[in-house]
Amino acid sequence: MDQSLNDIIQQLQDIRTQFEKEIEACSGAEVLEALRIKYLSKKGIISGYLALLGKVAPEERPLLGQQLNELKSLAQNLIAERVEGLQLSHRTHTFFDTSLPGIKPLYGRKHPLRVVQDEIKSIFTSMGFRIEMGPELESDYYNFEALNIPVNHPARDSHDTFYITDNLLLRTHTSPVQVRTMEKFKPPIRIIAPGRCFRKDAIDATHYPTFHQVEGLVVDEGINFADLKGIILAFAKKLLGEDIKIRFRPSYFPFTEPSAEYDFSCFKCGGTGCRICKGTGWIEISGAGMVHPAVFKYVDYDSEKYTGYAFGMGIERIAMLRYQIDDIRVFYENDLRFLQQF
Ligand code: 2U9
Repeated sequence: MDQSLNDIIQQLQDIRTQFEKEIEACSGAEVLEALRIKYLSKKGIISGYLALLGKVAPEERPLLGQQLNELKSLAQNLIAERVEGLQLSHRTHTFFDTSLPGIKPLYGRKHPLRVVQDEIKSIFTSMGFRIEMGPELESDYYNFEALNIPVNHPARDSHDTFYITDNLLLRTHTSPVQVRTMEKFKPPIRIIAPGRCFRKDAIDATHYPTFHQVEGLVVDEGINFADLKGIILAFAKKLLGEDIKIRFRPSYFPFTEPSAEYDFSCFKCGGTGCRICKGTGWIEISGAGMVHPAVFKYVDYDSEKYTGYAFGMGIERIAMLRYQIDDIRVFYENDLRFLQQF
């Protein structure tokens, strides 16, 4: 071996200096490839020195090997970096200002009808009501007959009801859930039945073929109309505030006797009269009444021993009042500009 180890290491230093100059001056992919061949190919400069490893004294090989490996890694890394740099530079030059604020991801949120339904459920469960659910696809028995709605009643008309077959339909209210509950349990009963209902209504600002209701039913010994008024008032106060007032007006439903419609005092003007309450100071909410004895008969309840009250409410109606929305269709059009406000 006619070169000392020191000579070889000095030569490697010179090669490193020369390589760094050449890579710095490198201008394109072709020149870069020529550099790779010159220094790193099997016949390249660095490979030539690796062949020297077998010719130096054994005690000198570790130092020489370390120097050669460092030079080889440096050449590989600098060439790889320049290759990546060239690839990136072929991309369109778009300046990316990293100081800009990030793009806020859109998060999902509760639909306004879900917000109102959950609040109504929370109010009634806080007053000891249990929540019962039932099928949306119902029989005419549970949707009409067991609710004392006679065969020729207009509510059964196929113009208003989505019939699947002569006896199968999409429920027009959640009242069937109360019938099913009374078939399963003996009094005392204290439930609410929230859910989706369907009516063959022409779509307009206040009608939609599908809508949501929460109906309530309480059955026990000694239940009277004052209990009904008390629960509706308690509900109204929890929903709209302590100053709210309620009033009942006589009405008729086949499944309740006596029947009533109930109003809340206008939460917007406090009852003095405004656009929301059409100047009356009152807002019609829904219907209620004492459960008709004929309904108890269908579920084998003794109407001499038990009495009960029931009430309904439309969730869209309450949501439209609360959020001052005058067109029911916005709940179902999935327009993010509407939904993102809640
Ligand atoms: C049983 C017995 C009685 C439920 C009641 C109403 C009055 C009522 C609707 C009108 C349109 C609710 O606002 S709406 O969507 N319903 O007004 N519902 S009494 O009476 C029942 C229910 C079940 C076994």
